[in-house]
Amino acid sequence: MEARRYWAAAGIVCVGVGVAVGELIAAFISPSASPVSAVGQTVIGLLPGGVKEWAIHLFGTHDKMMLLVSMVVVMALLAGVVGLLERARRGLGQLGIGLFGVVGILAVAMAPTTATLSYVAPVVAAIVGILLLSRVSTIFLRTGFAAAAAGERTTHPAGSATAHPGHGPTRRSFLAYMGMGAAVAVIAGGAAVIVRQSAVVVADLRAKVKLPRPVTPAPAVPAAAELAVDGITPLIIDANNFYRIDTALVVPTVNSDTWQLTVTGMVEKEITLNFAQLLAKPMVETYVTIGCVSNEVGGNLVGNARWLGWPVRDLLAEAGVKPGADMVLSRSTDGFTAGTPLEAMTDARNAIIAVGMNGEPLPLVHGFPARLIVPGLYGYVSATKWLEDLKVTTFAADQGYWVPLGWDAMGPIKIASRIDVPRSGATTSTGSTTAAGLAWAPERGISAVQVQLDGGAWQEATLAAALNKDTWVQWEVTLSTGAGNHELKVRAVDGSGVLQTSEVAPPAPNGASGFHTIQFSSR
Ligand SMILES: Nc1nc2c(c(=O)[nH]1)N[C@H]1C(S)=C(S)[C@@H](COP(=O)(O)O)O[C@H]1N2
Ligand SMILES: [Mo]
Repeated sequence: MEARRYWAAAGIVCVGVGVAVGELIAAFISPSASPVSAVGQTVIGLLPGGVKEWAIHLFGTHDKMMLLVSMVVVMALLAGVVGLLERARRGLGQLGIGLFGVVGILAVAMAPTTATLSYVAPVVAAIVGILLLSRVSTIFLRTGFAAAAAGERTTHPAGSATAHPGHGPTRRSFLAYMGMGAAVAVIAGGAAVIVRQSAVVVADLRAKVKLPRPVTPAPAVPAAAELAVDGITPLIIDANNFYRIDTALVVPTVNSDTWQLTVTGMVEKEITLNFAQLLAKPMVETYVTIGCVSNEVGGNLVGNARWLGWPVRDLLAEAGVKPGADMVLSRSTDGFTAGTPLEAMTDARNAIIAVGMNGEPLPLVHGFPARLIVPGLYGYVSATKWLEDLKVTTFAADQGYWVPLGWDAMGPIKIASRIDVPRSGATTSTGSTTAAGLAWAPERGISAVQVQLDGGAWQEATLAAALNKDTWVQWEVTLSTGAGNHELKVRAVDGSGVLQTSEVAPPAPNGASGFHTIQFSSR
């Protein structure tokens, strides 16, 4: 009998370590990614209405807690069974853990918002559990320990050192192994709770933020700014679909109650500002298209949103910039830095310390509680998220994060245009085809977009109304398309009459260039 107990305990510890490690990974990936709660949510979802109500009635407001506790109990029972299966036949318990993993993966897949990374947690959890159980099996079988512990006949050679394993060194090493496993499970599980808790706390703080009314509101989007073309990118990208680029493995969770922004360096007077003080400043609201230097021609690492924030120039005016400075080095709570030309922060454009995105506080992944938005410059030299310090300095003295890695120190956004419709490889009907897309040259605006079909003459596209010079503009054009394969190119002219360059360049060191070109066919 005793042997069974050891195997069951081993199953619980192995599964426990796997689950705890999975939860820890999930906590780092996203506050909402947890294989255990995904399984819980799925169970709730699958319960018939009556049972759901009964459970909520029974458990009252503690239903979530009760669900978790019940899940832990059920998991422990199943894990015990996994140990016994492994005893019955080596590999069977490991297969059981594999099935656990599959359930976790399915539950994650059924969750309302699933990032691809979320699958890592259940997969790693299962692998860890399987490897551990396999290791434990090996120990049991090699030493015959578990069997001997129960006083059964052992298979190990007579006269070996484990003659009385029930009380000898094997028992101790088994207990040590299990104890270590349990400790790992508790530490990883505890860390997962702490990591998630800090994200939950910050998410709560974010939910309670009351954004100030802007002194200069952005006008509503005029109907003329949006073209009615199927498949064209929306003019305003909502936060959930907005591209995300940063060096953070773990999304920084910055507590807005204790957050401070400092202005340091070549200033008359250093400034420290907390979140409440920042929110009390006269704010502007403005549409700005931001883009990543890594965006390929035709790529998606660009987005347009309505941002709310306080002009950096007003903050710098309060601090008093000393002569000789030509750069502002912004630093994030996670150590990322961007070096922005002082001029871009002080000239007429709306370089802002943003606190709002499309009418909501910044999402955690987009820099809550505050970030920089500077029209006309790639994100890596300007758009610091989780902003905590602005150091007024010089290009001679300081460099932003990406510059020593070979990227251009200045980083103005190149004129760009993109074909959204037709999709590359699509088939359209012969006769006429609508082509449409976007063009942008933030800070300078777009004055014209032209397309070229099958190497013919450049044709003017119709531009939608622009929101302002800082945003992308939608365009459309009607092409007459004969049967067969076609190639379509697009190019734009910025607000000062400069034509987009045809010269093909990769993203490094200062942004991709060349005309976006697609193939499609008409039938
Ligand atoms: N703290 C921090 N801020 C950052 C970055 C970063 O790695 N860390 N990346 C920058 C880059 S390269 C870009 S393109 C933009 C992207 O902003 P988004 O993720 O809100 O779209 O953020 C910028 N701000
Ligand atoms: Mo970027």
